[in-house]
Amino acid sequence: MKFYDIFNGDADGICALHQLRLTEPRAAELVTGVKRDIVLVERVDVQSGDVLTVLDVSLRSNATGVQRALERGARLQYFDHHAAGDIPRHAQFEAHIDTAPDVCTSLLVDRHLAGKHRLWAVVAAFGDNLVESAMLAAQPLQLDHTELARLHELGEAINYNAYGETVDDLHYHPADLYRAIASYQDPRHFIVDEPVFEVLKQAGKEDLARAEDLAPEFSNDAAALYVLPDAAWSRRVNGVFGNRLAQAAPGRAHAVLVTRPAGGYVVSVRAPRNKPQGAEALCSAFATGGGRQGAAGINHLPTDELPRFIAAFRNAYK
Ligand SMILES: [Mn+2]
Repeated sequence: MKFYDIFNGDADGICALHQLRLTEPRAAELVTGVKRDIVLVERVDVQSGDVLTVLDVSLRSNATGVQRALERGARLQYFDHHAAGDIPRHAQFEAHIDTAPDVCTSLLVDRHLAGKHRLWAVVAAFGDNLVESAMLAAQPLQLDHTELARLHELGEAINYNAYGETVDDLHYHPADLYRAIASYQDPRHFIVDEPVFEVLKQAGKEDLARAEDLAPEFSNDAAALYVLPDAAWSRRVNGVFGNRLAQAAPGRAHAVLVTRPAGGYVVSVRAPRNKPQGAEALCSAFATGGGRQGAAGINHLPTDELPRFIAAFRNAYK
């Protein structure tokens, strides 16, 4: 019989596991990856009697792995806040799934543990950009303004660490980052006693400065488009950079393209924050595109389709 702790490599996944293991320590094999690695349960060669804890990856994406694990006689505990599809009804399957927009997985674990390690849930909620939920969860802790700001920064730093095409792009493998955190009851001590927070904060700043040095492909009042080079820092900073652009110019739509190693681009589109519409329709017109009205993307835009994308983007936001 083996234990497996399976978790998304972002702040929410790491802090969810941390809260559970502070409460119930367990030597488990860690299964994780970059933020976009969301099909994780299938990676485990499950045997009868194994115990799997799964955190912050959607049940829909892991349905095959979960089904197989149950068939083989494993027991699963599952916490997540993403759209789930059908939830298995099985004596060996314990689900804590809530897709409300104001919760994250770490807040679901916090609920399960009756707030026992609330500080880490606050860090995670900040990391998932659920600022209001984080503040609300923090209320009974009576933190001062500076402490809250530090927890906010820590959540963002851990979250930033998870962005990349593969773990090679990251500053810390998420399993190592979890291990660094694992001995800390209190994130305020982790911030001071470990170099991790400063390393990530500094690295994030440097990545962002590189992106901000780039001239846009084009930019006007309605829309701007940036192409980042094929580099690890581009893949790490992509999300943060897009957020910055949107905050700085809320009336403008933004497209950020990251050049892929084998050619073509990964595309992220953010509609104007003032009028969050049209991103999904724009991206869905391309083979690997999809998303929400306010924010959407294309997984792979072939190089020869770049002119068509630029024309469609300009036309959607003018
Ligand atoms: Mn999450």
